Amino acid sequence: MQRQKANPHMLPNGFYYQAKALSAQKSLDLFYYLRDSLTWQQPKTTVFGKTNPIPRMQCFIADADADAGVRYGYSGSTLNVEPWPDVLDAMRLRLNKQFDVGFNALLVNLYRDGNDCMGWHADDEAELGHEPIIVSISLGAERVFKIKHKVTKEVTSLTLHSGSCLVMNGLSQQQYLHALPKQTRLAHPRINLTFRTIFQK
Ligand SMILES: O=C(O)CCC(=O)C(=O)O
Repeated sequence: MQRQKANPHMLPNGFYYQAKALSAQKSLDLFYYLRDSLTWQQPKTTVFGKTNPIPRMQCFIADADADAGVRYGYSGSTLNVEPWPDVLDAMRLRLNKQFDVGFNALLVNLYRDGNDCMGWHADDEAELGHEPIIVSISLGAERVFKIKHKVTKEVTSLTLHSGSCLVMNGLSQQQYLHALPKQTRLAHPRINLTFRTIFQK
């Protein structure tokens, strides 16, 4: 398997990175506000017959009127749907304008320290549509994000800074997997916001 250290401007097709989308102070203020005010859940997932809590906390926020079609879950469990806090609704409206989309859902991940992580996956659920656009905002500790081509297995690494914005669109979910690996020596927490559009089934 080939490995490549990415320059943010040389990411695979469909991945775009902006290091300073939010100021350092705003990112920190938002991190603490969300950490202390969101209703966090830790769903369980069953893999090869073994059920365990996922290695991070989550909050799923979505439009109330889209609720019937907006579901997000893991094998066996579905996350409760929470209403939009004003600050995230305002951010969603700004992003809708900037990217000319209609985000109706937001998955928030809280990585309590470097032991929390997310394994290889693609956001390719049918309800996200054929070529989804997902906007991912990072707050708090810097973490390494990995992108792997599904066929060549080539891996690209990118450090996600606090206040950064990573956009995944086009064929990014069809051609690549992504992951946020453990960094066991890291003691600091991070919050990640992924804005999505979920289509009614
Ligand atoms: O925390 C991250 O940056 C990764 C989030 C992610 O992969 C996802 O929500 O699908």
